[in-house]
Amino acid sequence: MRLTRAFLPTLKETPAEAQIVSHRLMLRAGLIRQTSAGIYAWLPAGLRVLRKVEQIVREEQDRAGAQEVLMPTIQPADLWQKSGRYDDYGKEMLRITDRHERAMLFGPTNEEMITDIFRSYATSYRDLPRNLYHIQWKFRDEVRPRFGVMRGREFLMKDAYSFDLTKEGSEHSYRQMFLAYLRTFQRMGLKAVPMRADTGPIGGKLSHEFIILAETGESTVFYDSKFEGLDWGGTEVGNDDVDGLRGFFEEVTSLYAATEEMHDEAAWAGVDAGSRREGKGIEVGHIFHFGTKYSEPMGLSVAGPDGSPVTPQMGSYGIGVSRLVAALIEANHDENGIRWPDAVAPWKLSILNLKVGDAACDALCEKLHAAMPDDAIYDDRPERAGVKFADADLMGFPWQAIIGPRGAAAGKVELKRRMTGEREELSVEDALGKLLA
Ligand code: 5CA
Repeated sequence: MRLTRAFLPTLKETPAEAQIVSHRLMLRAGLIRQTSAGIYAWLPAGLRVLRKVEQIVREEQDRAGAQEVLMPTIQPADLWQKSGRYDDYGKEMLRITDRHERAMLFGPTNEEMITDIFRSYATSYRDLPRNLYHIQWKFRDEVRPRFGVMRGREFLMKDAYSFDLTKEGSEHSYRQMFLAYLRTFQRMGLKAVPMRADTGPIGGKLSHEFIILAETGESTVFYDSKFEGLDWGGTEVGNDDVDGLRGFFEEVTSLYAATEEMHDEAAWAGVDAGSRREGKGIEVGHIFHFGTKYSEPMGLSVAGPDGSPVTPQMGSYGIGVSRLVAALIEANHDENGIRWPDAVAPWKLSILNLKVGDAACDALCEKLHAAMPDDAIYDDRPERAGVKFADADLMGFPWQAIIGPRGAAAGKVELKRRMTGEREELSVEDALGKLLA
């Protein structure tokens, strides 16, 4: 895509309303545009990142055996009256009345709806276990929406729901999601620490939050520094390996990690003084095991192996997909702009033509662009080199190919890695070899 044709509106000035770096950079790099308080439109670069994050989340859910569905954003109030949450949810729920005076709402989460759908089909223990998820916009009328998409009113969430015959079965489902989450965040280049958490309005006893460590995070967290060295990329545990998954879960959760609400001073004192870490973090995921809290009031019941009725055990598992885009920037930036990790970058390469109109520069740039038409932005604007460098660093694609008249005359490209600042001069062929590897 040529920059002279692209819709990539960068801002020179820092918008006054943005208090944290990811919000500032998302506005300045033209990723999002606020349309109302806490509600944003996603512009081309932002949308490409959002889609990549969403796809990684999807692939890891599928790998863990969950199946994708898509439920609507608008829900009937009576489902929530059945579970008893309609009144409890308070002002955070956006309530809507349709033309027939029916009470509707914009869904803040989907426990009720998925339980109702599942109930319509599940009749026997053979219909269990199942795990269904969707990736859909949610609305919560937050008192203080802030920090851009980090705490929005409308936001994209992946929410999965598991149904099991027994408590042991549902604990296994919980652990499957636990591992899937660690894999998901690791693929994005993020270190997420699982912490015992409070369950709030979702309910239940067993719950973990997944927290990315960042100074601008809203949660205060206490954790063992051993987490910093853990790597689950190579963890090969099959979905049905009950003992293997339990072992993995127990190993990871034996290390101390807790949010402020769950912090236990006595247990904390037992952690090596040199390993104790206290900091701020961003909650990017939250998983809950709540037994029959929804299945019971919503009348979900199946025939067990001996024919007697059983109320399935449930859990729910959320990931803040749109929040992750902001969290990724909090974790990957410098004073000049964003430094996208390869896995989620909107485009892989910026091609910087430092002298538009110079035959050799134009030819080299065109050659690179033609080789990666969908994964490069070609800065073909008649602008000064300084402006191009600044914009490329701000937008933060992983690679920059810098092409000036002197190098171009010799058929050379300067390739810069945005994450590390490393540069090398290469022939176009060698540069392409690297970029397409
Ligand atoms: N039903 C459960 C799990 S499916 C649930 O709603 N959990 S939650 O409330 O913890 O939300 C799941 C994730 O959505 C959070 O971990 C967070 O990453 C994200 N999230 C929650 N509220 C917001 C918000 N206002 N803006 C952006 N992301 C949010």
